[in-house]
Amino acid sequence: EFGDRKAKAEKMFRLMDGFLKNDSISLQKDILDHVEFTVARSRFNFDDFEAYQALAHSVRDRLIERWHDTHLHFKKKDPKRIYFLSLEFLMGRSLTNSVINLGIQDQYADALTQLGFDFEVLAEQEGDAALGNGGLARLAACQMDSLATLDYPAWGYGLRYQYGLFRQIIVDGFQHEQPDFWLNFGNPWEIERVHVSYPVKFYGTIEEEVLNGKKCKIWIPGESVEAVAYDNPIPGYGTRNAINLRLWAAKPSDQYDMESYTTGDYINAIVNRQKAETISNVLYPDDRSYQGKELRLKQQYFFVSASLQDIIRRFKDLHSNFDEFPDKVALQINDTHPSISIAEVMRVLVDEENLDWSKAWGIACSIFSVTIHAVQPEGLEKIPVDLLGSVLPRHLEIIYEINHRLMEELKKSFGQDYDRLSRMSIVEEGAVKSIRMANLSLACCHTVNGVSRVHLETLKTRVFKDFYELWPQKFQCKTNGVTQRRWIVVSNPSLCSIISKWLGTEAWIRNIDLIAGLREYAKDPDLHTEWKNMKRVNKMRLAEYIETLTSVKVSLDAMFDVQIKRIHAYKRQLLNILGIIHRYDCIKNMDESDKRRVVPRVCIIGGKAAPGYEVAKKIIKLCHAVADKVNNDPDVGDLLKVVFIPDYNVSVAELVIPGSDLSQHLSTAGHEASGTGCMKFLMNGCLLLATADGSAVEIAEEIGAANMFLFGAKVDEVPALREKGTTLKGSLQFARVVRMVRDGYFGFKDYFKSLCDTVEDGGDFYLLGYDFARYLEAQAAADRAFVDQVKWTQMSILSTAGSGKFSSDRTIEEYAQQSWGIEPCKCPF
Ligand code: Z16
Repeated sequence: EFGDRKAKAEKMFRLMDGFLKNDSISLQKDILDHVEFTVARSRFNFDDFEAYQALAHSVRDRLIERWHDTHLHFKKKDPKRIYFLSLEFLMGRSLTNSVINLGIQDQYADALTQLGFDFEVLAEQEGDAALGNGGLARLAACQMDSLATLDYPAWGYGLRYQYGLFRQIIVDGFQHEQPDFWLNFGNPWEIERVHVSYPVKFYGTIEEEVLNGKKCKIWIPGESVEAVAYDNPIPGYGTRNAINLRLWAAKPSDQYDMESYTTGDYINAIVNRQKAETISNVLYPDDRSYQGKELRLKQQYFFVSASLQDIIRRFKDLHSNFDEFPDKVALQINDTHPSISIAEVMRVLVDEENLDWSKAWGIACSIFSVTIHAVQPEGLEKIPVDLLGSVLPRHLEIIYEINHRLMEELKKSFGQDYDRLSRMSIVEEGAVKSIRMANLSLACCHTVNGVSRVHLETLKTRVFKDFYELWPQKFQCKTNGVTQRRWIVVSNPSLCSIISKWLGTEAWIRNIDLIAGLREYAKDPDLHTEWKNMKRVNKMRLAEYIETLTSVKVSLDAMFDVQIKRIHAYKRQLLNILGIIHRYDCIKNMDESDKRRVVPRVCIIGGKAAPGYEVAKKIIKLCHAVADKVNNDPDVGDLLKVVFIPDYNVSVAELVIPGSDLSQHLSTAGHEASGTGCMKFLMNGCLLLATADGSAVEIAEEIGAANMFLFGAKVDEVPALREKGTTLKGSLQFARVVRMVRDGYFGFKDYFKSLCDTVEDGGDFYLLGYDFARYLEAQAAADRAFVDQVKWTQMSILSTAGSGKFSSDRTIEEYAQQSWGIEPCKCPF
């Protein structure tokens, strides 16, 4: 009967030519229909936000069409799929990205003009999907775009947080956090799948049973929560493929605990079970400190368990023998956050599918690979044994068993080297006995990826030295990349046209290697004119934004110097501010003729501090305090302006990056695993002022060190410099600017005292004092280069031309070939 219905539907569909049409009239009709029937406003009376909603729903229909085709095609071909597990995805806005990837931007722009609307204005109505903290989460989003574009059979899995990353508001120069109610206005980009849901169990006890003469462990869970799927189609560019990002939301379960309803306390039973929803309520806003919180562990297991049930169900649709599992499934764990999935796979295979341990372990080891983003051992997650034992008792047992076997194996290689054994153990015996999630991942995964060459080196020689000596072949470098679709095509349309015009093709949007072709024209005066116009228009947009937000008027002739990223001691925003103070101090001591030689600057800083991170919050306040003084000093005028951009997020980045001349990446060498912001600036022709850390090292190789401003201590110099620390004084200039802050030159003397203490004698772990003089030299070099606009423009063109390696397309190709063993699966048009 189903076959019959299907045939009838197909026939009817073809008769009516039922595919969605993309000509301007059809799009207009679609938009108006959505105004009337989806948004439920009159076609003749709706505002910009309602127009955005209708527009978004019309785009969504087109996404769904391709997404269905893609999944039918995947199902038919049944290729090996990659499942990308990540606790965070920072997608930002979807509208413009979607219409560009679908290839119907012009048609929509035209349709809207006909209706009296402007596409760009409506696009501004969209709020960001901010289900992540920073680099790691935006990387996941860029990689999803590449996976779709390159036609890989991929799924993303994560959590659908009710509240994304907090909104930052600034009151009197201090950061305050406000909840991000992103779902309150509806989310047209997701599809709620009420029928795709799985129970996820927590707590309870373990019982032993004898089944068919075999001793078995049975987990009797104490709580069950329902995971409901929300699907987010991810369209590829220049392909019909649209893949799925499936995010889980927690809902009360109707399966468990029915007794409480019969005891008569109906209201309380409902209220209690409603608490289940808290699991997916809120994203943890600390981007690299782990507090061993129960809710966080529950979030991790919740999304991992639901995802694996989904993956196994899909596998079982077509297969019955788990020997084939590794031919059909590759699981990628993004940092250690989803690594409980290793224990979960073992539990399912051993306890539920009745495989014997070594067979199950063999399967687990051939499906998992992990990417580590942290640099220091302290950045790696540890879960207290008591906590794990209470929330997931069976998983704790399984981890102990994995560890027992690991230790046996290690003894074969290392004998009685107990120090080494205890370092490599998954179980850490300390004041708080805990599980090292990284060690669990290392024991199981066939591949351990670092995110830049220097980072991999750090993993091999320091963080995981013992593991590297045992399994060198597991360690691989997958230098990060970002998607040129979002970071050039969407956010910098004028640059996009220039590139396509000069290369004579748009093919670089799918094949980034072609962008190197720009090198040939790096000295062409016509290209220079177009390039400078592009930059000026983008600076104008940014200047308007700055004025609306902060009331600071900035000159377009000034160098726009930008540092935007999460605020961290190691990222050294403080070095930037102290440099600004130095510049200010110099200007104050100049006569009029000296001043004429100063290159005017607009120093822009933006970023969020984790709510409990005191030092980071003080840096934000200092930035405002300095801005207050400098921006209102008549001696300075346009020579120096300081701006803090509040609530930095993906869509703010899309505006700021194209409008900047210089960007700063100041991490103390050895502390930034990769950095991906720098790649976005590079693509947009902004010059980089950077330490030789993370991906900046590889950027210098690609564009030539002469085309950027590198400075500061090198990775292998840092440890020795730290040793000497106490005897090593920073420069006189450094002492002077810190003293200005200490003495209350910018007010808030007492408040800034502890911040100053972090960089002065005895402290200064991040070597600001040591690097300061070299930092100022690099800044002076940037000034000199800016004066020579021909030279600057040439360096800018060469930056864009040399950015090809830093496309996430390249990264994803490497993962596909070296870690996952998957092939493209292209949906026919
Ligand atoms: C994160 O965003 C990163 C590392 C980490 O341990 C935790 C979080 Cl939330 C960042 C790295 O700091 C950055 O260098 C890197 O580019 C990014 O992850 C993506 O790999």
